[in-house]
Amino acid sequence: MAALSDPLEICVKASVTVPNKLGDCPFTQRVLLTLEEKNLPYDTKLVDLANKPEWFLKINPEGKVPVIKLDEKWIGDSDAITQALDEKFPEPPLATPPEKASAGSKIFSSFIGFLKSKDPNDGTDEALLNELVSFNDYIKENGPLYQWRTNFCGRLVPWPKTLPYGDFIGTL
Ligand SMILES: N[C@@H](CCC(=O)N[C@@H](CS)C(=O)NCC(=O)O)C(=O)O
Repeated sequence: MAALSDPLEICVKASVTVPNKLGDCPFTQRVLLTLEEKNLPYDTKLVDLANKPEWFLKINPEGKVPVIKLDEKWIGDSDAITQALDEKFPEPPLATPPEKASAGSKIFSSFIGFLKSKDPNDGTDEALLNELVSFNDYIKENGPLYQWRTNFCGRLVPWPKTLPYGDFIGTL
């Protein structure tokens, strides 16, 4: 796996309300979560999107964040960035392992089946219950996957167990 001596540089949205704080950009948060998950050091450069500085527009004429510097090149778009990070730093991989990909995947459809059902004996309630029980068993064996934290707005947010509860939780 590639190792890093210097922190990666990443341009992120600055808060519009709190000076020198991270803003509420989900694309940026996605990339920061990826960096945290892969335990990669990074330096954030806060960008005021209402008043974009010249240096930022030179890096990314499109004027969007996040943008990250990888191998001396600036890359934009959270899809492209997370993919590039996963290729360059494969551990831990971002993709869900195939044997775990189906966990809970039928809960929504069985819930809809249950909601739409007009026949109390058509088994849709049992199908939903089975899905919930098997997901519950999965979490018992593999979890806890998330802990609940209160952010600065007082909202409860799920937070991956493996990640540190850093400054940027306040922006979620
Ligand atoms: N498809 C891009 C979307 C990035 C995006 O739209 N970022 C917003 C901030 S959340 C932005 O930079 N908007 C430019 C602006 O507000 O001028 C990605 O996935 O990174």
